[in-house]
Order: sequence, then C-alpha cells, then structure tokens
Amino acid sequence: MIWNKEYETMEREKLSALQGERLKELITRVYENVPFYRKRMDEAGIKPADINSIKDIARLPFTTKLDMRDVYPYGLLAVPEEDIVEVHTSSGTTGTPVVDAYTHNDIELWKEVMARTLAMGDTTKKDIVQNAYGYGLFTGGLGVHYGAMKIGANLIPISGGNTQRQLQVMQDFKTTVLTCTPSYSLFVAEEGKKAGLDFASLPLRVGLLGAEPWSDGMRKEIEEKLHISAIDIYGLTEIIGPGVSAECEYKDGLHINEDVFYPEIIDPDTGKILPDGEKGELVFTTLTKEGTPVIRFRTRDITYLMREKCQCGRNTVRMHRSLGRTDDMLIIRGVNVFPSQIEEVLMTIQGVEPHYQIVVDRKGQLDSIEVQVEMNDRLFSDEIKNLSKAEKMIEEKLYATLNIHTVVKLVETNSIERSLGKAKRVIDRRQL
Ligand code: DLL
Repeated sequence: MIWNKEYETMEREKLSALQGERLKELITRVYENVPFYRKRMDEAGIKPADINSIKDIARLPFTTKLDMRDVYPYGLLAVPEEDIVEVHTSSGTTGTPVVDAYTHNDIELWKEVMARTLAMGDTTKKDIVQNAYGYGLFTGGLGVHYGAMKIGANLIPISGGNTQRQLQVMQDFKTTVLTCTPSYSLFVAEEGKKAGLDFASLPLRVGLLGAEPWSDGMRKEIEEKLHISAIDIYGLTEIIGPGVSAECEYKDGLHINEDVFYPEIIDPDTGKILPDGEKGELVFTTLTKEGTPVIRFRTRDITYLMREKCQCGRNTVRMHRSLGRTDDMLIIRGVNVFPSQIEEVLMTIQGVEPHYQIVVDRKGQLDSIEVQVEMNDRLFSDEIKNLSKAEKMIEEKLYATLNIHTVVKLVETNSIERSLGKAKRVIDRRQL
C-alpha cells in the first residue's frame, strides 16, 4: 500500500524541481542561521544565490560524522533552542554521540516518513504493531511509534528485550507486525521454538527489520522461522532515524523518501559523484528538516542507487540493501573484507545458523581471522561426517569469495551471545 501517492509516485521532472526549490530554501536558511555551514560555504566560495537547481548540490561541501561530533551538542542547530521539542542521539559507542534535535515540524515529518515505511508492510489501522526496537535516545522505538500513531494502528510499545514477555504479548494481543532488529527477530524465533510456540498459527505476518546489516540468506531464515515476510528498513540518527528508506513488497532495493532526503553516491576516496548502479558511499541532504538539517552528510554506508521502474508503482529511487560500511571494512593481510561478505557465504551453507562472530587478531606480524559460527544437525549430511571436515568445507567456500584464509570454528547452538538490539559481529583484538 502506498501511503503518500503524491510524493511517492511523483513524476521525475516535477520531483527534481521540488528538490531544487527545497535545496535552495534550505541553503539560504542554514547560511543565515548556522555559523558552521556559513563558514564552510564561505571557504568553498559558494553563496546561497549560487544554488538554483538540485544539480547545484555538487558544489556544496560534505559534512562528516567528525564535523558533527566537533560541534556537540548543539552546534548545528538552525533554529532557536526553545523551538526544539525532542532530541535523540546515536549510541556514541565509537566516540561522542551525534545529536538529532527535532522541531514540531520535524516530528511531523518523521511521522510521515515512518507512516510510509510501515505502509510498505501493508500496515493499516487494523494492525497490531509490536514495537521491540529500543525506546529512549535510540531513534528506533519512537520512530516506529510515531509512524504507527499516524496510521492509527494499535501500537504496543514493548521496547527491546524480555523475550519471554515478547512471546506472551505476541499471543495475547495477536500481534500482526513485529518491529525490531533482524538479529533480535531471530532470537525471538529461537526462544519461541524452545517454548513450543508454533509461529505459523499466529496472526504475525510481517517484520519491519533494520538498524543493522543483514543478508538475503538471513532474511530467508527469519521468514521461515517466524512465518512472516521480512522487510528491510533503513535510517540513521543524523538524518532522522528510521524512515529514510524501506523495501516494498518486491524487496528489490529500498525506496528512498527522496522528496525530503536527497541521496547521492560518491567515491569515498575522491568525493566524486558516481553514476547510478555504481557502488560507493551514500550521502544524504535533509531537504526540509528544521532543527538540525544536514548538508551532504557522508553516512559511511556502502550501496548503489537503482532507478529502474519498480512494480509497486512508486517512482522513488531505490538503494540496494547496505553492502557494509566504509569503517566496517577489515583489512586482513592487505585484503579488504566486509563482514557482510562473510555472512553471505555462511548463509549459503545448509545447517549453519545465522549466529556468528568474526574474531580478528594479529600473531607476530600476521593478521588472522577466525569465524565462529553456530551449527545445527542438518550440517551433518552423508558427505560431511565430522566437524573438522565441515569446517574445512566452509573455509574453502570463504576462500573462494574473500581470497584469504580464515579459520572456521563450528560452535554449539546458543554459544554466541544474542543481542537485544544491534548485533556485534566483529571482535578486533588487534586494537587492544
Ligand atoms: O539504526 C536507525 C534505525 C532504527 C534504522 C530502526 C532502522 C530501524 P543509528 O543508530 O544512528 O540509527 O545507526 C545508523 O545503522 O548508518 C547503518 O550503518 C546502520 N543501519 C541502519 N539501518 C540499516 C539497514 C538507526 N536496514 C546506522 N541495513 C546506519 C544495514 C543499517 N544497516
């Protein structure tokens, strides 16, 4: 179901004109109100009057996570502080957190883009949404909350964790839509199975899952185990939280809400804009945000843009599901390795569970990489009679994709720590 036909199906020429107008208005606004952006533009020799169409965006300087941290907490505010009605921050696990400060209109915008996101999973006012994203400074909980309010669905604000209670609530309240991270949805499936719950008998039909990378293989596992359709939803604190893009029922890339979040793909090394279909770093400009608008924010997420027509009828550009992050990339003996590549290989192997951890270490001068992954009984088919044989087979498959030797360790079910929010896949001991 398309929530906002006017914007989501807008014809390209009209959309580009709208983006251009919004950009011009935005640049004038930030130039007048945010010393940080004024300084950046002055240094680049650009004035608001130079911005006349969306194409002119290429002339503007980028904003990085580091820039945002430097001005923590309120250095990017474009409105008086009293106009802020809510704040969220990123978790700050890798440094000072980044702040998103919302005005009343920004919250209205968030409701709108989250209503569009929930509608991707055909959510209507008849649905019961069990929101297991964390509430608090993290944007997942309240983002979904606002979208469900706008649609008029029945929203259960259960937040993350307390899995037994999640299972009880799911049965008692007849949940139809589950929202949480993909890794947590698997944990819910596992605990349910242990408790003898038959998910096929529940009215649960769709999961709106995101906030962390996951592969198509993992999607298959989730869909089979929970008997749902699993939809990928993407977003980030710096832009608004969830609500930036989401998959429709065709699951062929995530539709970007580009009337409000303008996307570009750049070469992360040179900053050059790349054509559609070419892989690079995703960059966003918030065209209408008031509190903390961002200009050409470098997300560090790697993907590419797809413009072929989608069968769902939306005209918005799509991004391929995240292919990793520029700062996720491990360099192992000079070879670039993304955790997502490892997950993809693992998920092609029958009997391997989507619970894994990658441990990187350095012995002497040499990097080593160990992939610990859980297995189940299916792994032991006729050809593979013992553990070390199975491990070797997986090592060979990984070598064929990554071109480096890994050590694979098959571990017992439940030995890898489960996460209630974003899963931690990599332990890099080299930095310790
Ligand atoms: O994770 C917002 C969110 C909440 C998105 C709920 C979806 C659902 P942050 O905590 O700021 O915001 O983390 C943003 O998480 O730059 C990506 O690297 C990653 N990420 C988010 N969604 C996806 C996804 C929220 N669907 C960072 N696939 C982003 C892959 C994702 N990575």
